[in-house]
Amino acid sequence: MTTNKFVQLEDQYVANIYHPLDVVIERAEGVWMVDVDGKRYLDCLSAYSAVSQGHCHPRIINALVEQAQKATLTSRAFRNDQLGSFARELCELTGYEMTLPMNSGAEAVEVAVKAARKWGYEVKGVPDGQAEIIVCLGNFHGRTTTVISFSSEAAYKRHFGPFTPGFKFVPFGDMDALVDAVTPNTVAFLVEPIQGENGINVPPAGYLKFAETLCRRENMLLIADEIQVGLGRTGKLLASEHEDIRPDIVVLGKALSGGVYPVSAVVADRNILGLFNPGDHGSTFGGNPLAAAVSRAALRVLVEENLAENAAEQGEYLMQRLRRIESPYIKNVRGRGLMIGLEVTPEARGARRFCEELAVEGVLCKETHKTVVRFAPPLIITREQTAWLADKVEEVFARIEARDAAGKGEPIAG
Ligand code: IF1
Repeated sequence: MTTNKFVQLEDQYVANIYHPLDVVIERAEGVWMVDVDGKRYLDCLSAYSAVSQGHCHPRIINALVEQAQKATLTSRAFRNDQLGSFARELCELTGYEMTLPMNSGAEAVEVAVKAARKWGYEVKGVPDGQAEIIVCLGNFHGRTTTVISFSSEAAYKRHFGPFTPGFKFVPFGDMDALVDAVTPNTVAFLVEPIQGENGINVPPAGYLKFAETLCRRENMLLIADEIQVGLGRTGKLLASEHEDIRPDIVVLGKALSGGVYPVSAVVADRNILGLFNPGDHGSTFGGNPLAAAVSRAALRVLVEENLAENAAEQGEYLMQRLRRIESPYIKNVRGRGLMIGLEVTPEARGARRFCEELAVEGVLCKETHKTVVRFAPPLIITREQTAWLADKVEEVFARIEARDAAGKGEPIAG
């Protein structure tokens, strides 16, 4: 089938919840993806940081295949020979005492909310049903109806109410607003160490440390959503490390499986996750042996191939190269490690057309909030590949600028 036929098929039968580039991927390996016409692309999205280990990493695929031929799903009604080892390895790696494994990131965020509320009622002594959790404007934590209840993005909430109560909003990075939002019923502050979807927003230096100190003082939990920024993406194992904080609860997903299988988890100490009793939570697939085996391999790759260190090194180089591009269309370049956002100026008339032109050049990026081009390649990317990527970005911005100057700028798509 041709690209157009694949596009038509998907558009006819799949609910229209995305506005994808019409690139139909057939194969993927390492930093590369290949479409049905044989065109190769450097993946600068990594499936929103899930494929940090690179597409189809052989060690992770081997773990998948080997376990899939033994046992895939036992349910938690019985035990399996992978879950305990996965849990120990994840806890030793992250420095926490316990984990609760789930499947999607949103499900793990829901667990964090339930854990914070349960701790609030049973340990802090908040009156039952009155727990408050502070979240940031511009947050993205998933798409379930409780999670969108505390989204500040109207488009994610429209016609999906009524919503779950018990959440208060503060501007991201605003310390005074955070202090003012705390009440005796506050059980937690949930924050992304760097806001991803809202445009790769790095908080002011000291903000997260301030938040941690406030949480300790006010006897409330600090929850870090590291689903996108964790596991090496920002140049450290956890993005929280940039601010030298140790959140009470850390939420993980995406690269926890290297993009091979849906695996998410909450890690915390026993004083929090030890509050769960049989029947308090559950999931058909949560903690299954296939997920555990895949994640064990994904974590081994992350550590043994020094992916966080490489993200720091290549990210610093890429940031410098992008910041050196002289273009009236570049407002700023920001981020940490290989989580980089290039914000375009109003004159650029949106980021989408730069992503479309980059795709022609063999680079797959995704814009966020219309004005930011996200660069988040797999953390295995080499210096040579990063240099090639930077060259392409420079080329595309120069070409679009010249085309616009010659009055040949294409009309902006609606
Ligand atoms: C979409 C965004 C990114 C996340 C953080 C929890 C979740 C995500 C920080 C939920 C998921 C994905 C979801 C996907 C696109 C993508 C995304 F643009 F939506 F926001 F990455 F920035 N916390 N992010 O980034 O994890 O349930 O999806 O496994 O929903 O469009 P999930």
